[in-house]
Amino acid sequence: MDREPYSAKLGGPTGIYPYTVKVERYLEDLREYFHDRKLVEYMLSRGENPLIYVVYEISRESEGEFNVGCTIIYPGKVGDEYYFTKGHFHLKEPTSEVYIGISGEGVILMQDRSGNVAAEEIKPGTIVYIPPGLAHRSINTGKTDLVFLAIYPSDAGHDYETIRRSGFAKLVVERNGKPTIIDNPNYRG
Ligand code: S6P
Ligand code: ZN
Repeated sequence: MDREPYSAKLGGPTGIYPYTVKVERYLEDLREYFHDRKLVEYMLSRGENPLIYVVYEISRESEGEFNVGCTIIYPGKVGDEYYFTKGHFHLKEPTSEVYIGISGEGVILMQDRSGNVAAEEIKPGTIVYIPPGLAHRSINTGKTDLVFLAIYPSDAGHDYETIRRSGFAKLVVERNGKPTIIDNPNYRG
């Protein structure tokens, strides 16, 4: 119920407990997102449909409240591209968000509507502030689960469509064994 205080626990297999909403994203949910779409279709045709990430969230609905969510991105790559979240703008433009790294290592890309991208590390103990108006995507560049908390206004809403169509202007790929940020040749901003 909204406007009721609660406390929850950090840790365990779901990152936070209890939670009210669970979202799972498999490769087939991200088929339009990875840059090597041919490889994605080939994997899916062979019945390979790995779970890429899960979000456990304590969701509220009213203005003035916060949602608290824990995202777990599994380690892995499609070709040279590390597993990532879809990424989104908030529907309600003037809303910001805070990420807190819990475990693993990764990167968050933040992109404005002109395609300018900022990148920050997500590691245990890092706090990343996402100001209003920036789309955000997280990428697991490590060999273990990337786990982080997200805290954001409950009425922010999610615009996935813009990023689904345009992509991010940058990709995070493995080059010479290391995570590297490169330009996305297929960016349609
Ligand atoms: C919500 C916040 C996160 C993401 C989660 C999954 O505003 O940014 O909880 O929802 O990391 O990413 P996505 O792009 O699939 O929602
Ligand atoms: Zn968000």
